[in-house]
Amino acid sequence: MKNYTLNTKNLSSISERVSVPKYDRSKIKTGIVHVGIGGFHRAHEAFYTDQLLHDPSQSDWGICGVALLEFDTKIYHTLKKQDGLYTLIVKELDGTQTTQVIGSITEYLYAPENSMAVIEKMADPDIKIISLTITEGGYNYDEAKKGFNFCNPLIQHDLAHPKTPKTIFGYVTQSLNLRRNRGLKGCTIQSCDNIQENGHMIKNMLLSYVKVAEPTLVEWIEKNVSFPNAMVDRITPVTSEADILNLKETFGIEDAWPVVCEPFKQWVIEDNFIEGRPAWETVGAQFVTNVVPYEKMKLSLLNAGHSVLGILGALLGYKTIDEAVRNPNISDFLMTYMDTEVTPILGNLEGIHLNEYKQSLLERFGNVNIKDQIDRICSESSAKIPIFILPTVHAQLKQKGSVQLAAFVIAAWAIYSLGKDEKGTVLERKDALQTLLNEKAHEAINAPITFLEIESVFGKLKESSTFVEAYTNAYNSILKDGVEQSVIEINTN
Ligand code: CS2
Repeated sequence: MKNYTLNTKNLSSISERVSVPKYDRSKIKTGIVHVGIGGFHRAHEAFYTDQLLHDPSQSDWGICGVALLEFDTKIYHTLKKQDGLYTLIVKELDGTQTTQVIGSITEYLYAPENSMAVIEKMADPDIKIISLTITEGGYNYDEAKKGFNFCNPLIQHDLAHPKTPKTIFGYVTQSLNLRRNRGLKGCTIQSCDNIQENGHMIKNMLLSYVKVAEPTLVEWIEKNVSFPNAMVDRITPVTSEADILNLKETFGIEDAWPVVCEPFKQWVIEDNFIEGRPAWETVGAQFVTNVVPYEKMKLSLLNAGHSVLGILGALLGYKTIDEAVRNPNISDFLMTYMDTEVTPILGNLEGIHLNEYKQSLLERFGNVNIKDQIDRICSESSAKIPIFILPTVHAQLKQKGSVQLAAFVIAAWAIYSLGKDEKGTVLERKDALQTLLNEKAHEAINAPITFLEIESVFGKLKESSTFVEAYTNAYNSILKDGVEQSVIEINTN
């Protein structure tokens, strides 16, 4: 079989092997700038948009993908070499997979090399939406201050060098300023990250920054920019070398960075787009007036479920989420957590069958073909836990409900932060707060509460005697008996 590098020139030969875009990509106009073109965006928004672009009335919604960080250089160069094309491999539960080429990313920019091009693109009147997948940590929210973290050196850099920014806040501020000064219209800024009320979050954080960087712009933004909330969902593990090789051996496609994901996908979006929007509802997205309950459900069940399996599973020496969920003690623990600590805080979710949803999560986590990496799930836990787990803890404490299982997971995270699993194997960790986590985790061996002193993560949680007691008991139990035995005790009580 002849091999083809994925690019426009080879697309018709590749179309004999897998499905490729049937629309003329050269006729697509760019209407969206998307920042953060890793796996998740390409399995989700770019996928929905690719389906949409098959409708000729929607040809104004091509995507310009922006790589914001130096870390993103590989993905940028890959997309550039492949004319924005990439392969999406959807792995079903039964082991079958569908492979297709996605064409919705029609332009791409690398911010560290050309910041002015990114600012100009974001200010282009054809651009109606700036969407973001910048991870939980990218919002620069500080739990201790309950607000924007001006101490972040990158933010300080952006304030001092507005024309060559490094953060999303610097870029968006500059481009909105250009729009205003040129008498242009505003646009929609659409978060696609796992954050409760992600639209409100980006709005609040951006306005905090603008108040200092460009105070006269605040009022213009309030009138001319909208920030819809959205719930985004599709499990997208890190692409492995085996996936790349498999694509080449099976289909003769040479793609330096295909994306692998599960079949399930969901996108629930608040219909609040000030300058119009794609008809994403025709390709499966749901537009609603209030996204908050959907977000809450997803973050506190799916994402928290991932963290539970990831942290406990890492200590037990597992490498992938499906291995962890296949341990019945761990999956029982997760189910009990979802039923007794999360469900009571969700209230009535109209139209949603919570039991079915929880059951379906166990199935999705168990997809052996996905092999979602525990290292991926546990990475940046210091930004994830305050969003995925702590809101449940606070709500349960408020209504005097149980926090025993959540406290167990936090205790396990403190022990995980010592850097080794229970067999003594070094864990591959990645976290913006790594040094602090290491330090506090070591101090916690003698005084477990020390770990809860990380205020940017836990806020004032250490002042709750109920939580501290449950956490300390769990901590001591894990150190003494190990995760599995401690979980069995909880499950049988
Ligand atoms: C995961 C998410 O990063 C994580 O910890 O929980 O990436 C999760 O896979 C997605 O939100 C699924 O929609």
